[in-house]
Amino acid sequence: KGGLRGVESKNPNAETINVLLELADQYAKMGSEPWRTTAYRNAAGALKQQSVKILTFAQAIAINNIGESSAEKIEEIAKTGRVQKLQNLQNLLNDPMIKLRGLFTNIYGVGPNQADRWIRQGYRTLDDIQEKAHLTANQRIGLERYDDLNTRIPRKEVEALGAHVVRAARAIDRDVQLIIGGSYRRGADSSGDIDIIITRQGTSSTSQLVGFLDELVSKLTDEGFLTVALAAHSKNRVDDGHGSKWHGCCVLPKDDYPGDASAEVDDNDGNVNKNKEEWHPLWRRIDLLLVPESQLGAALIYFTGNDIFNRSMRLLAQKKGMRLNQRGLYKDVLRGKGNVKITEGELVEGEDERKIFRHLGVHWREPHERWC
Ligand code: DCP
Ligand code: MG
Ligand code: MN
Repeated sequence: KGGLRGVESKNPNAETINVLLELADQYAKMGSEPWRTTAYRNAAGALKQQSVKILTFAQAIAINNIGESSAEKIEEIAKTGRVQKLQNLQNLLNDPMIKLRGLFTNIYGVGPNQADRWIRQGYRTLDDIQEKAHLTANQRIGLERYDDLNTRIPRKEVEALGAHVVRAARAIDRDVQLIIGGSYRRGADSSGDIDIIITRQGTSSTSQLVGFLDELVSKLTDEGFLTVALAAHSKNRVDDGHGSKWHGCCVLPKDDYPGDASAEVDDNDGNVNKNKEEWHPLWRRIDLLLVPESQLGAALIYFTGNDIFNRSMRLLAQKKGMRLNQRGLYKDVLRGKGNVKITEGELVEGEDERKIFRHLGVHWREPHERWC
């Protein structure tokens, strides 16, 4: 399953969208700069909104979110049914150096530049990295848990992990509300990590919740559910300086494995229950996001994503003289040269997800319809 869910085959641009998404995936696999992947996924998302087939560069470039290279590809696909570049990339992936780059960028906390530096330094295996490279704390964990963190989390396990966190949270404060966001909320069969939004009725500031988060994290750490905290990386931050986001790893306790308890023991024939064997105590990435109730709607939009959907919602807000971020929708935002905002503007809505859509003048989209 890719990001194509929601693109009906009736869509006049379905074929083009498919090729663009393939191109994006290919770049991702090679460990290219994320913006390449994003650009093509963005273009695919923009095409999805079109009601007529886009055939030429000029038509494509006129559409928001479609850049020059995407526009070129769109014309090429319309004319030839394929993209030469994709073929070239597929050949490239047979190149051992490109494969190596992918191997390295799959270490949590390692980007393409770092991977290329290591390759230039002569490192060729994960063992080389382990023995010779200078690693950040995050990268060290990424390397130690390489296989774990590169294994997708089945939906059922996301649910079990979420349920564990909910139980622990409620034991501390009965009134907290937890929502699993991210790709899980979009309906994905499996997720790269688990994203949990935490709020509490009547709160209007994150500071009213940080004490709770500290308590929750130390409780879950003490019992062994949380295995490690990861340093926040700047580009992914929604942190407003009040410690509102927590990144780390967790592991599902055996007691929480889905399925019936009798699966623990061998049956009469001495066979271990098959269902049970699918479960391994892998380390999983987990993100906790603290949100005051007054900002819940905006936070839900942000943390549900996907990132491309978010970008298009924010762009739309901008076009209407508003601003959307993880805290709310604001109006009368003054912008100067280069669209740089001068004032924060006045809050229009933060709490209600649907109202934010309404104020933006877009039809409500269920989470499972937000793949781009
Ligand atoms: N997000 C965003 N921009 C980013 C990163 C994240 O808007 N650069 C938002 C949208 C994502 C949400 O945060 O849906 C959660 O981020 P994840 O990285 O966990 O992505 P997903 O949950 O969507 O996918 P995955 O299954 O890979 O975790
Ligand atoms: Mg996620
Ligand atoms: Mn996440």
